[in-house]
Amino acid sequence: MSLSNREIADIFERCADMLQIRGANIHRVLSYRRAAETIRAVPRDLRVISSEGGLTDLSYIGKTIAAKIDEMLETDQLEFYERLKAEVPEGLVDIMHINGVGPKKAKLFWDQLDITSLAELLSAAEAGKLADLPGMGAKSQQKILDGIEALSRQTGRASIGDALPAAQRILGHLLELPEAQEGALAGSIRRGRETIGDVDILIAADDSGPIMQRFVTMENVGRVLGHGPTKSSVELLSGLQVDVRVLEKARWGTALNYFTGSLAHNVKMRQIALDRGLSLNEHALSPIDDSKTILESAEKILCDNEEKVYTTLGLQYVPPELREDSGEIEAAREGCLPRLITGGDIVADLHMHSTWSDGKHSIREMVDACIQRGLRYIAITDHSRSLGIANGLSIERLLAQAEEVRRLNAELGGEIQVLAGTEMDIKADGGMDYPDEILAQMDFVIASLHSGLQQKRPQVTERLLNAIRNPHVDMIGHPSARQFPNREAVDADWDAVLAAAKERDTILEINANPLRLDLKPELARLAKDLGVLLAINTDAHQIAHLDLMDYGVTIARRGWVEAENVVNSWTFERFEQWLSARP
Ligand code: DGT
Ligand code: CA
Ligand code: CA
Ligand code: ZN
Repeated sequence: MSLSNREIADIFERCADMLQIRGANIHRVLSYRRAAETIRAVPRDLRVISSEGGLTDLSYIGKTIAAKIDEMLETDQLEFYERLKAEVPEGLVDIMHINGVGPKKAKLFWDQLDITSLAELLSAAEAGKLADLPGMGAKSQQKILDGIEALSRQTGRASIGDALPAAQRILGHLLELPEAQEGALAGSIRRGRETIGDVDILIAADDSGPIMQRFVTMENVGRVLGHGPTKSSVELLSGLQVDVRVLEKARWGTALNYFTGSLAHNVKMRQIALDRGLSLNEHALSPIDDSKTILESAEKILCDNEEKVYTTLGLQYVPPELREDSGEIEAAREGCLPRLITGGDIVADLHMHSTWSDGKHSIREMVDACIQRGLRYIAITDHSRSLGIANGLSIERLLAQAEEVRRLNAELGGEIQVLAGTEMDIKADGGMDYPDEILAQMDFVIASLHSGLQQKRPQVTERLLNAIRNPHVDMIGHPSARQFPNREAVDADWDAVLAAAKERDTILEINANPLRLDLKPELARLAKDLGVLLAINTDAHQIAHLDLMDYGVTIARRGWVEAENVVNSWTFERFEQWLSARP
């Protein structure tokens, strides 16, 4: 057994953690952390790169780190790491990963209470022993208990933003083979879930040999978990697990339906089939007798497409994003499924940044990129003054920027409409970051939470309501402020927030960045049901982010959202009218 890229990255990451607990120079700590990040992103086996002498061409990998990689490739271990482990108990690294606990606290628990593992920390906290430590208290002790629980809930699922590009590349790679007649992603990634346990890929082919062969020998495979004629599984160097199944084209519809799931949706489908005297599985719909035994003499119904599975059962076709057994089967039976929004419906993007705050590209560059992507109107919405780390705009700079946007807009002569906007901070005390008379001069005002995210429910709710009730605020950006993988959503009274947004006709954003996906689907659905307006925006900080819109569309679809509910699917004339009718 030799070390994979992922294992090598993990070792560097742990070295960084242990160095930090030991109080090492931060640059030294960072050099290991960055090396780990680089290695996680490398799509090729380090062994191959090393044999070509290319390790030091990778970013953040100098001679020292490269030598350590070679050592691990040759000996399966790292002397430096073994020495660190002798000095710093490994369990402290787990403790450091609790939300709100850093290297200093980990060291404090170790020094004062001799705690060297999560289990020991948990029992100390439960016994109330942490509260008396210097700088701690009952509150921080409770936070640690919450943090340990949150950590144990982390499941090792990949975010869709990481999994989808990788999955699509593999699918494309397999579809290049002449044997592949058809292919698709299935499972949770096809349903558009925000996190993915493993990637499921289906290929229709008569001869599966060459397909499986290519799959298990791809360059980015870390480990082969299984290699058979109908199913193979691998773990990629990134740690992501991928299953490929090969089946006959004649059974494509039942197989795709079965392996797309969800399990709960499948269970209901099978029940409906039974009610109609049919047994449904991945191979076919088979007639059964009264004792539910398959009639071998009767002809099976093969489905080479998914629509046929649904129509045979008397159902409307259910889009994959809805297949969670949350009312879609009942709606399909009544023929009243929503007409879900599609990427093609989106004609605008109302949240993006430029070099004026923390974006990478100038306003002009962003505008040109939006024109290229066929957008009809956009808003430039840089950060506001209290967000110092994001180079937020002072009032003077905000007004200067608005002037520049309007000049540019006039120059463009209607090729695209560019609105002068802002993404204004909702301050920790609930105040708005710009005074009303300034906001009144802007075309489009977003208000967002960026700080005070740990506050209690009444405070957070009040801040959101303050923003919604401000007559100049048009939209709440990324309302729950969650970020994958570990920043949880704020705690707010969402019923109250949605009701206020409805009353004030304030837009709630579905932020399309795969790190955010916020509103989440469940809240988007509640918003839609209440008639709250939505907008799906990229929050682009550089041109490439403009291409992330579809992640947001998928979230909207999982929330049963239709184009009508989403303002940036409206024509500019309609949107402008809506804006001008606001106070
Ligand atoms: P994941 O991977 O945890 O994000 O979620 P899924 O939904 O992709 O689950 P996975 O990969 O275990 O299985 C893919 C699909 O295959 C699942 O959505 C439904 C179907 N499936 C898996 N196991 C069973 C089973 O035992 N019975 C039925 N009816 N379907 C199954
Ligand atoms: Ca899966
Ligand atoms: Ca699977
Ligand atoms: Zn923001």
